[in-house]
Order: sequence, then structure tokens, then C-alpha cells
Amino acid sequence: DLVPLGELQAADMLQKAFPPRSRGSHKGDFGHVLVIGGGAGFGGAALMASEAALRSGAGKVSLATDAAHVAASLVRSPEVMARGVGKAEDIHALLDQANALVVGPGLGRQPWGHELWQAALAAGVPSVLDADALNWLSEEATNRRDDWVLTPHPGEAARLLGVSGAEIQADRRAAALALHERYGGSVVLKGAGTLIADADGVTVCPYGNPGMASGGMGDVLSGIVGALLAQGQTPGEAARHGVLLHALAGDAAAQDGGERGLVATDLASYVRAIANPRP
Ligand code: NPW
Ligand code: AMP
Ligand code: MG
Repeated sequence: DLVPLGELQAADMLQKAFPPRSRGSHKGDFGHVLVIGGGAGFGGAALMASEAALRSGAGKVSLATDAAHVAASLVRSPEVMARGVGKAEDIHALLDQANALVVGPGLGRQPWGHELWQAALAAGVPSVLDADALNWLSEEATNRRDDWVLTPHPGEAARLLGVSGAEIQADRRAAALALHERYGGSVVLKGAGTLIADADGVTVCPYGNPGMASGGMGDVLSGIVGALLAQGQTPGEAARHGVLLHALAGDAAAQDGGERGLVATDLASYVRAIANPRP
């Protein structure tokens, strides 16, 4: 019951996932993503996630991050509405505006990150949980939701299941299913041959390449999936389409310039091209 995503199926999937926009559409039609992350030392992760969300068609993108990273975000992506936040109450207004959250890129394991994680969780908005949000989730007693997408790499998956990374890699399919059983939602187990496991079964993505083994690649994926959630895709759709878009962008970028030295911000222009398939 492992559904492989073949080449023909991928082209068809892209056509359906990214239809042409109607002429009269406006930014309000394409959702508002709020990225929550970027603690001390990891500012880039949240910037990359917010930029990727824009390149995946989100109508608006806000960023709640450490105040020290706001200027850098404004310079890099003036389209992103970046706010410096110190404590949970600083993000309540931002949470009210958003229709999808991307929680965790560079969030960190300090009290600042924990406070923002709890505020994000309480908001009850469809969410992508990545990186440190997954680490915080692994410390909760039980928590199951259908409206989230979890995007662990094998190290994060190991923490979420309380096993070793080697055990995850020994049976990736079983691990992805166990994560879905325990936490609900749509689970993206990253790495070569990314798996998506949810109520619709297990899908494997055959695309992507070792050029993508560089810091920030996962942060870009989380922004892509968040943008698709904000645009009204279900968690299962956003997970499958987002993984496909990310992997094909990585493959196109590697085709152009080679695998070695490929960096996460190289993906942006390819993401845009793939999210606009020719009819
Ligand atoms: P090992 O030991 O290397 O074999 P962590 P992180 C394992 C932010 N970032 N297959 C790995 O195994 C993130 O968003 C910020 C097998 C190790 O045990 C987070 O907030 C950047 N094992 C924070 O940094 C760019 C795998 O997982 C562990 C695996 C920490 O995130 C970088 C490492 O994971 C980064 O994105 C695989 N495919 N992948 C920035 N520019 O701001 C991972 N492992 O401890 O969760 O650390 O992923 O670097
Ligand atoms: P992270 O570890 O969170 O930065 O995520 C890394 C991203 O790059 C995930 O989407 C992985 O699936 C992808 N990636 C890393 N290495 C490979 C590989 N060898 N083949 C395919 N995809 C990869
Ligand atoms: Mg990551």
C-alpha cells in the first residue's frame, strides 16, 4: 500500500494542485501564513521559511521572530511582515490574522521558543510543525490533531517516538505510520525517499537529491507546505504537493548547477516555476 509517485502522476498532480489563477483574484484569496521561529543563532531558518511561503503563492506572509532578526528579514524580503516578539502575548494579534502557521524553524529550545510554541498550539489554526516545534511536541503528554502537518527528519522522528534514529531508518514506513497513529495529521518523514503517511495511506516521493543535504532545506519545505495550507489545501494535499514541489525544485536546481554546493535559498526561483505548470 505504498503509493509511489511516478513521473506521469507528478505532472498530473502539479496541474491539479496549481491551477491558473482567475483574473479577478486578489491577495486575500491566497491565504495568510504566519511563520513562528528564528531564535538566537537560527534567524535564517525562519527567513527561509517565510520566503519559501511567498514563492509558493501565499497571499500574505507574516513572521514572528526574535527582534534581532527583523531588520535582516526586511532587507532580504520586504514583502514579509516581520515582527519582533518577546513573549506569547506579542503574537496573539498575529495569530488572529493567520489562516496557516509554520511553527518551529529555528525556534530553539530555550524558554522563548517554548512560550511561542504554546501560544501557537493554543491558537487552533492549521499548522506545519517542523524542527523545534517537533522537539517541543515530543515533550507533551499526548497531542493528536487532524489539522497539522508534521515534517520530521529522522532525528526529529526519533525524538517523537522515543527511539533511535537508526530504528527510524531501519523501517521508515513503519515509523511514518507510527507517527501518524500517535500524533494524527499528515506526517512527512523526510530524507531520501520522503514518505507521507496519513489517513489516506502512505506515499513515497522518488524525487529530490543529495544536493539537498544542506542546512535550511527543511526550513524551505515547511514554508512551502504552510503556503499550500493557507491556500486552502487539506493537510494531506499540502503535504503531498509541498513535498513534490520542494523535491522537483531541488532536482531542477541540481540539474542547472550541480548537487555539491546547492543551498536552500537557491530553490526559490525553481519553486515558483514548478508551482506554475504550463496547461
Ligand atoms: P546525525 O547524527 O547527523 O547522523 P537536530 P537540526 C539526525 C535550525 N536550522 N538521516 C542527525 O543525525 C532548525 O530549523 C537553522 C539520518 C542528528 O542526530 C532547527 O531549529 C538554520 N539522521 C535547529 O536549527 C540552518 C538525520 O538529526 C539530528 C537526518 C536544529 O535543527 C540549519 C540533527 O537534528 C537548521 O535548519 C537524516 N536525513 N537528518 C539557519 N540557517 O538558521 C537529521 N538527522 O538536532 O534536530 O538539528 O536539524 O540542525
Ligand atoms: P532538514 O534536515 O530539516 O533541513 O530537511 C532536509 C530536506 O532536504 C528534507 O526535505 C529532505 O527530504 C531533503 N533531503 C536531504 N537529503 C536528501 C537526499 N539525499 N535525497 C532527497 N532529499 C533529501
Ligand atoms: Mg530541519
